[in-house]
Amino acid sequence: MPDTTLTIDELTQLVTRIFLNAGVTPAQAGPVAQVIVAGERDGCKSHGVYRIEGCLRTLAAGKVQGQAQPVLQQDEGAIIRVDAGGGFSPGAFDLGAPLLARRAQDLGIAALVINNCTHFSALWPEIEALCDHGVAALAMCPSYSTVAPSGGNAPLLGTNPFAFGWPRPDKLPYVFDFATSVAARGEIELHRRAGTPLPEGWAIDRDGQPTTDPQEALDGAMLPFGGHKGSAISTMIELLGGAMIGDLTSRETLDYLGTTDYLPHHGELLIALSPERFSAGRPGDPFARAETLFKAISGQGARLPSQRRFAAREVSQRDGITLSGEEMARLTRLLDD
Ligand code: NDP
Ligand code: PYC
Repeated sequence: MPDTTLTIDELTQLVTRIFLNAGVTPAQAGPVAQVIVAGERDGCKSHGVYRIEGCLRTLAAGKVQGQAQPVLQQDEGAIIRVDAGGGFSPGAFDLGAPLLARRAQDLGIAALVINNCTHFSALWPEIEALCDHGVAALAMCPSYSTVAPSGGNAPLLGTNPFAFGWPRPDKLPYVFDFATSVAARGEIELHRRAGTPLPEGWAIDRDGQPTTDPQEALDGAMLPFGGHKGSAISTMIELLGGAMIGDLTSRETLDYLGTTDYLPHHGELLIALSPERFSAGRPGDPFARAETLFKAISGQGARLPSQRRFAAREVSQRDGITLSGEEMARLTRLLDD
């Protein structure tokens, strides 16, 4: 099949149809397709269309519930909870996010706990959605044991993503979003598929020896970013986004699934903060001060995180999204299955 260029809408419809054909409810299929297409649109291949097969495998194994209806549990407090009912996380996030932002504006700070979900996507779509409401936000979730703690030699922690966003009036927000492993597991899988070696320092093999072979890395363990520092942040995510919210840690997720062939089932923690409320009564406008800082960073020739992504988005919005012949053939096969 030749390379094919689709508009963002065309690709979203195609991916949505794949999920509807697989028996997923429209309420879940739409938000799931949106985060997958957002990954392709923004040049984040590790969480783009390649993820669809993993979603379908997980559905077929009964490890994610395509018919689940997320339920919002709320009182007047700062903690909002959505039980995803074993379904995918994007629909559950969409249900809780507006209330999270409102509560943060009212109270200064609020948290959204999503329990009992399959979370397979990048975190930045959620962070951007919260920044659109004018709040700063943090998001984190465990994954499954694929990363050795710093100084250790076997998988225990997850690739545990961590993201932050700061709203910028009349501009796209400041957002960073990264795996707490040196690279996301999706990157290792893409290297395996392409037959290319990994950069050094990403992984160790089953015997705890450094490896650049993607298959040995998948069979062995990935490494945390920044040595003991990344290891500690990843451990914090196990505690806050697992144990504290009454959901699975990465080790418990792997025990539940028995394999990394399926997408991870666990919970997620999001925290939203109102810059206006935190700075009330103090000198200076927090948004203006943030702009001064961003300008100073750029002024040194450094780039802001998400700048590459936003540039890729602009190209996709203008020219469409080009998928390789192999990717299109896979999508067509998945649609017909
Ligand atoms: P990257 O290392 O590619 O990027 C991490 C962040 O750093 C991005 O915000 C990126 O912005 C920014 N960045 C990269 N290079 C620079 C630079 N030179 N200067 C300034 N900023 C820079 O991400 P990862 O591979 O660690 O993670 C990829 C994705 O995987 C994340 O979106 C994460 O949420 C997702 N993930 C999801 C998991 C899950 O369980 N759901 C598990 C693990 C990962 P930019 O994009 O513009 O380059
Ligand atoms: O890329 O590490 C990863 C990942 C795990 C779950 C979703 N993405």
